[in-house]
Amino acid sequence: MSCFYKMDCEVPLMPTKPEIRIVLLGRYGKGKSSSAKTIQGQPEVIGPTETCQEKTVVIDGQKVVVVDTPGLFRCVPDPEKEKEKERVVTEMKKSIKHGGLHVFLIVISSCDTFTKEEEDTVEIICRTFGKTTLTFSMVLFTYRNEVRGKIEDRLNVKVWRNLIIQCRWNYHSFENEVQDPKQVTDLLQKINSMIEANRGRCYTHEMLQDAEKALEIKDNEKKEQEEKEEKEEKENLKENETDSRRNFIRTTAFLGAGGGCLMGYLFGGGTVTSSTLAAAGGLVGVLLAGGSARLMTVKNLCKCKT
Ligand SMILES: Nc1nc2c(ncn2[C@@H]2O[C@H](COP(=O)(O)OP(=O)(O)O)[C@@H](O)[C@H]2O)c(=O)[nH]1
Ligand SMILES: [Mg+2]
Repeated sequence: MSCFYKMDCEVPLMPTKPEIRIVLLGRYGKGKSSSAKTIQGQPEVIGPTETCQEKTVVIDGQKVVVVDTPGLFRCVPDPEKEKEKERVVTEMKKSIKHGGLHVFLIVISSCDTFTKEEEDTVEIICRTFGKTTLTFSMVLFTYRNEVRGKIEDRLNVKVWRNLIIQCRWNYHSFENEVQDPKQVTDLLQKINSMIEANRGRCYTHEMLQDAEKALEIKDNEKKEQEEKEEKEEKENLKENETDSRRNFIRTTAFLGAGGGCLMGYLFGGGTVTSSTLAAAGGLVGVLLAGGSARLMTVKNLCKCKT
């Protein structure tokens, strides 16, 4: 039933549309905050977004909760990027706990060519929030007036089209530099159709927990694989070391014995004594080889202890 009636009169009350909860995601500087302000009908953005900002507005009689987020993937060094991502996710969890999210607006600048960065953005969103995220996602192109031709022309590019297809052709474009209330009402209309197609379902806290569990399993598997590879590498290294040690002993024995024989022969002046001395020299050579092998073993033992 779409209308409600007061018990004592015939005048219908305003039909109450269900509340919509929107979150804006994307790279730093692509127009998330500007788009949030456009939806909220507010003027310019002041400074960068450091925390998630949630604001409720009523548009055409419908309550709309808009959550603006800091750039998930700000250009910072990798460990910092991880910290930043964790911070945004923590903030988002709070907002999801309040009542789930109907739409992830993936904000992309129309001026950008679809690069690895955009691909990564979508990949990270799916990895963080789970594959189901795309069921609840809509691509929002900003800087509409900056591109020549229609936004649809861009969809001829395979990578763009693939993304839109993954988002079930849910996309919209904004020009945040002009006051155009129609772009907001059009967006809401598309979002309402999308919610209807999703039968009113929204992205819940449980889905986030599932995604986190899946991510944890994947991370553990990755860690196990890395440990296995490291172990195999160490074993190979050890085997190579043993082989080279054997070769070293063999060479030392050969050289020692050969050298000893030569020395014995030379010092003995080519007499019978020389043969005896040569044999003794050979023996010394073999002993030398044995000694160096033992020395190497002791060295390795010391290495293991330190
Ligand atoms: N021309 C134009 N500039 C925009 C548009 N959207 C955002 N900007 C500008 O892009 C810059 C970054 O926008 P901001 O909303 O702070 O990006 P965020 O980091 O994704 O929140 C600001 O200087 C905005 O004025 C747009 O649709 N058109
Ligand atoms: Mg911002």
